[in-house]
Amino acid sequence: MAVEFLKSVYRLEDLPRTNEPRKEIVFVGRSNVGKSSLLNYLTGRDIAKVGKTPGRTRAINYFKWDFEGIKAFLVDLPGYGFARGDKREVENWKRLIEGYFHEKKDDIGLVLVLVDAKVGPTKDDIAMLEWLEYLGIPYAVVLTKEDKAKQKELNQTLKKLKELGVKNVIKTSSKEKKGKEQLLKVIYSYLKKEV
Ligand SMILES: Nc1nc2c(ncn2[C@@H]2O[C@H](COP(=O)(O)OP(=O)(O)O)[C@@H](O)[C@H]2O)c(=O)[nH]1
Ligand SMILES: [Mg+2]
Repeated sequence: MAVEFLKSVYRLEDLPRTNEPRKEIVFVGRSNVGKSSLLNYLTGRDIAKVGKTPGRTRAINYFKWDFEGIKAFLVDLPGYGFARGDKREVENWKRLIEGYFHEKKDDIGLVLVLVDAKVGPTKDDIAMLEWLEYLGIPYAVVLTKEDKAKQKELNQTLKKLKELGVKNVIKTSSKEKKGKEQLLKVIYSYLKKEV
């Protein structure tokens, strides 16, 4: 599998538009949930910046990804929660994310909604899930940092997700390198789907 950084997008006008369309696999979740770490673990390359001051990851980061002969994009969205308290930042973030989903709706193969295994689904996570449901965009929930959650906490998180009607949950730990095969399998099945 080959992966290559393409660009950081700060304005909707700069979203990549090519005559060679690629399905997009999108990473969303709150800042610090482990998006960049998972992207690196998944691709086997240290290509996304990990643990940067949340405020600095305001861009949509695009990576070209060739996986099992399929040309795709990996899209690392700016995390929610970083700009709390700063009205203008929150507005900018909202405009970028909402614009992204509206413009790229038909290009999206799958959205991975990352939820911290220990913390469980937050208000923002739930709002995101409802919104994806409303837009009819396919998504799967990926639990991150499984290594940090006690069995009891993990069960609690799974129970909450079940109550929210979430069917597809994939457990991962980028630190302990767990869950990659299952996640790649799910991604592959969505990339293979006809539009
Ligand atoms: N224990 C543990 N820590 C992790 C894991 N994944 C990420 N982290 C840590 O969580 C912090 C945020 O990770 P990052 O990938 O930058 O999150 P992002 O803001 O969502 O992109 C970093 O300090 C990572 O080292 C994991 O699976 N287990
Ligand atoms: Mg990140």
